[in-house]
Amino acid sequence: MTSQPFSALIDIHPTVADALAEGRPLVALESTIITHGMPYPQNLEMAQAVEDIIAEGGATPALIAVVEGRIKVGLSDEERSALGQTKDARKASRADLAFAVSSGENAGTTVAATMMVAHMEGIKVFATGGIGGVHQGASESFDISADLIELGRTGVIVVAAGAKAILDIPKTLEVLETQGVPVVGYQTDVMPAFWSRTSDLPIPLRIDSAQEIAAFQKTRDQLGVDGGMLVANPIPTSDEISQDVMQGYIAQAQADLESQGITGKAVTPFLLARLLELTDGKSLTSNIALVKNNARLATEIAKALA
Ligand code: PSU
Ligand code: MN
Repeated sequence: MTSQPFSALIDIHPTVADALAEGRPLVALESTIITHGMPYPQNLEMAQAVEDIIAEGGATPALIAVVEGRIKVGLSDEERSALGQTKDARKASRADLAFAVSSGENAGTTVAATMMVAHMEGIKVFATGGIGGVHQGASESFDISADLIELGRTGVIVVAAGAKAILDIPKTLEVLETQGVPVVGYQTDVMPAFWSRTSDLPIPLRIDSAQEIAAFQKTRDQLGVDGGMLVANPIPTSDEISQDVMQGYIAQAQADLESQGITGKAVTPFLLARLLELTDGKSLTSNIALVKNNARLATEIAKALA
């Protein structure tokens, strides 16, 4: 492969490089979930467990982050551990990925930034917990995650547990449709809501197997339909927190957000941390379970595509 201009800025871990060279299946992983989405040390336990699940399933995990200004595709154990403990990592999305690089910073990459890097390296499947979306009150705040726009333009399949109920799920689905993003429910007729298996919204498309998801993607490729795909995978029943239970906590977290005047990038991390307190840790246990579940499905999709 001829060297791309971005190659000089990216370090590819040897296990990832081997898998890429041999055309073996890979699953990309984001790092904002580590730097901003979960507390230490559960963030690192989750990261390790997810990489193990992917490797045991027969694919190669590729955790993406920025370490001292270098974009990493695959981190060493030392790098991952340090990233999970830094207090001042940037949350880098499309707007500021290059800034983190040019400033020599450490950064967790959001779904949007991770998709960009995965795409540069030809990694087609990506597992995470939840995507960013349209926030409640967006008609006033205009807070719409860059993840949705990235899904519209960058050809990576993102496996997530739907959109969190802290978001405005109907508006999130509307923006995804506008951006031309297929939203595929895995074995479900309704849009999953992260901690809950269900929401009140019908899923736009339903597919019941990883093989059929891969076949759908191959058809998109054949037709030259670019852009990403969102696969919405409901949390396992045993780890679910019902919509009714979650709704009260979310309302409380949302009220605290407003009273503290928190806006912009800090919104999602604040709400996740507040819900962790309000649910006495249960939201985090569920969050870890659904990421693992998404890693399993992403591994199967990556194998079916390879
Ligand atoms: N949802 C979670 N945990 C997270 C995130 C979302 O349950 O850590 C992170 C992801 O990295 C996602 C980002 O890409 O938050 C979205 O942030 P924003 O809404 O500021 O674009
Ligand atoms: Mn936002």
